[in-house]
Order: sequence, then structure tokens, then C-alpha cells
Amino acid sequence: MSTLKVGIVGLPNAGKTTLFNALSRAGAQVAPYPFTTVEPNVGVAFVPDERLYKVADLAGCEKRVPATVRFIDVAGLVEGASKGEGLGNLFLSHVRGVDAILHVVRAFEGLGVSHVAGGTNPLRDVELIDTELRLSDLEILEREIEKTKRVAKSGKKEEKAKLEGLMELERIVENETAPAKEVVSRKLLDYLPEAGLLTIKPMMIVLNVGDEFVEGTEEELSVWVEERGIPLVKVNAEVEAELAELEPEEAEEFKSEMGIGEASLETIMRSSYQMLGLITFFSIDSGECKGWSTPEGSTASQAAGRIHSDFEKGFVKAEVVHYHDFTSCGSFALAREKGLLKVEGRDYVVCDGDVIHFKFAPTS
Ligand SMILES: Nc1nc2c(ncn2[C@@H]2O[C@H](COP(=O)(O)OP(=O)(O)OP(=O)(O)O)[C@@H](O)[C@H]2O)c(=O)[nH]1
Ligand SMILES: [Mg+2]
Repeated sequence: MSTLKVGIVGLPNAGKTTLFNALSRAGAQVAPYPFTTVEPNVGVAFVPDERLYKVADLAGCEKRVPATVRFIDVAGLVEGASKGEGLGNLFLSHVRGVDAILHVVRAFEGLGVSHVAGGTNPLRDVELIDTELRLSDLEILEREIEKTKRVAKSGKKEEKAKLEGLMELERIVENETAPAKEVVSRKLLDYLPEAGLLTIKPMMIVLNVGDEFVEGTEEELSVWVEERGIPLVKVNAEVEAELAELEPEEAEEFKSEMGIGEASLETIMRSSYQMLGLITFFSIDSGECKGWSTPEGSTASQAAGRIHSDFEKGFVKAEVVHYHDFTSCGSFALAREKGLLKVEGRDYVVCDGDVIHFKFAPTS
């Protein structure tokens, strides 16, 4: 099972890499000129989860490792990218393989930071990117339709069905304002071009307000996202990136001095997790308590594979205690005594919050 990832997209100089650094603490290059990022930056962000700390405390684990989300920060996209403008096709090929999209929109003035489309105008920028993603999808669909038409001439039933499926997808990408995903039936997904479609990926918008937030610019955008049911989070990417470089205690101090409350980064990470359809299970081993992400619906053996491929290959059984039972009992042993520990086979469907101990036989 490959690791799911979120692609960070937006215009050049929107603050994509700044946000990426805040999320992943990766220290990637940030600069006030467009196209600073050429090769994608890949990094992971820890997903804050109170439950991990409770489980670790009860299990007496010193070491705690939260589950992670993988982010990929790509080159800025500009008008005409679908036709090769800017780093057009390169950008689009990097982002096509992601599983969800985090769209960064600039709402800060930033006089020393050029804006490729003119002044600060979040709604215009969002629409510009939205159009490019659609055009790029339509181009892929068109190519696929032409190819299928040629084959469908031979009269094969499956090819005709495929052609109809592709044409329906084309209609959806062209006309639907809501995230196209909502209107794409399961059956249609069978006809998705191999390259994938950007507009049907789950998306969230991050409005980078900065210190020089241009008041009022977000109102039209709020209406736009509401109409489409797209989540919107406001963040000051620059401050968050600076905070990410501090030690946790220092960061807390700074936050209370600055009056920074609700952590936008946490909201972004949680929303990203949701967009990817991930759930968390916990493991306790040799004084280490870890959170692991796995796609919703994963079986026990697939979840075991998230820890180590040997666990999946040599899977024997999973001892499972749900988080609520674990915290009420305080340990695996007590949960076992109370009959709250379940022994599950490889096809057991893992629940969010399961504390799992895998038994496996070594494979050679
Ligand atoms: N004032 C202000 N400047 C910001 C903020 N976020 C980012 N910047 C600055 O904007 C410039 C561009 O930021 P990047 O993170 O490199 O932008 P990017 O979207 O990755 O740009 P490309 O890689 O060129 O597409 C840098 O000089 C940042 O310091 C912010 O919230 N406020
Ligand atoms: Mg960048």
C-alpha cells in the first residue's frame, strides 16, 4: 500500500513553501521571487493527537511518535500552465500523482514579494488555478476520448461503454461547480484516465493572511468556497514557519505573547488527514508508543504492513483493544482480563483509535 500524499498548489509567491516548512519543519528554500521551487519538496508532518499521549502515559512509554501526513510542495502554477506556461507541464505532472490538494492562496500584501497576477486578490487567484486544473483535466480526457473513439469503431461493447464514461467525465469536469468528486459515481471511476484527474481530488483552501493581511479580500472567496463545500483555513504561514523553528516551550511562550490561539496548522493537518481518508491506530513496543496512519477500511494485515512489510507477510493475528477500553483499563493485561481484548484475524477491519499488538511469524 503506497503512502498517500497531499500536494500543495497555488500561484508563485503565495507562500506554499513557507507553509510546507511550517508543516514539515523541512527548511526548504523560500524566496520573494516566483518559481523558487522547481523540483518538488517532499516532507512529512506529525499529526497532533491527544490520544497518543494518553496511551503512552498509561503504557509508561517515554518515546511517543505521532502518525504523519506526507506533503509535497511543487512549483507555482500560472495562467496558461495547462498550455505549458511557466513550469506548466512539469508542475502538472508533479501534482497529478497526489491524493488530495491543499491550495494556498495569497491574502497578504507583501510589497517586496512580487505577485504574478497583479495585486492581492484571493478570489481571482483561486479561479485562475481552478481553471488551469480543469483545462489540464479536459486535455487529458480529450486525448483519451480520441483514442477510445478509434478503438470503439470496431464495435466492441466495453469500448463503447468506456467512451460514454469518458464523455460523462468530460461533461462533469467542464460544467460542475461543486467538487467534481461529489458527482462522480463509482462506476465512472472505472473510466478514469490512468494519469488521474486533478479536479476530482479532495481539496482544501489555505488563505495565507500574513502580517499584512489585506482586509476584506477574503469575503468573496468565502462565498466561493461555501458554494462548493470546500474547507477554508486561514493561516499566517510566515509566523507559523518561524514558530516551527523554535523549541516547543519557546514557541508556546511566543504564541501567548502574540495572542496566537487556535493553531491553524493543527487544523490544516487534521483536514489533510480527513481529505486522505486516513485513520490512526496505535502500537506499543519496547517503551515506544506510536501512532500509525492507514486508509479507512484497511484490514489488520494491511495495517500491519504500515509498520513493517514482514508484519504483513508473516501476519498471524492482531490483539486489539480500542482506545476507550484501553484508557478505562490502563493496560493490555487488564483489558485481556476484562475480556476487552479481541484477537482478530487478517481480515479484521481496523477502527480509528485501535491499540494493536501484532503477532507475526518470521518469513524467510
Ligand atoms: N509578508 C508575508 N510574506 C510572506 C508570507 N508567507 C510567505 N511570504 C514571503 O513570500 C515569499 C514567497 O514565499 P514562498 O513560500 O517561497 O512562496 P511559494 O508559493 O513557494 O513560491 P514559488 O516556489 O516561487 O512558487 C517569501 O519571500 C516569503 O518570505 C506571509 O504570510 N507574509
Ligand atoms: Mg516554493
